[in-house]
Amino acid sequence: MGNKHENSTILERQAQKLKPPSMFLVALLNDDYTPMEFVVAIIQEYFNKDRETAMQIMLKVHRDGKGVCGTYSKDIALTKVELVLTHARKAGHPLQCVMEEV
Ligand code: NFA
Repeated sequence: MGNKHENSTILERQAQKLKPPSMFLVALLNDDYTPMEFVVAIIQEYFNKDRETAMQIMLKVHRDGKGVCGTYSKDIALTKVELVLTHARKAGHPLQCVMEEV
């Protein structure tokens, strides 16, 4: 009684087995060379933050060595990392961008 197998349809049992997709944070790492203004622009452009929020995240990275810019599904997080690294390298900056499962 009240048992999943007895009280649910096949489709409902399949839904019960589905795990929510894993999520990944995307963070920037500090370095001594990338200009602060470039980091602020990156956070605004790729992580959809307003200038004030982007400045706060940049300063956290600068002070603490690392700062989270957002949390996304795996494919979106991977794309953000690739786009940020490509933009930074083209501009000649060593900025690092990483993702971690949360
Ligand atoms: N530390 C860099 C500087 O002083 C600024 C920076 C912030 C770099 C955040 C990377 C990430 N120019």
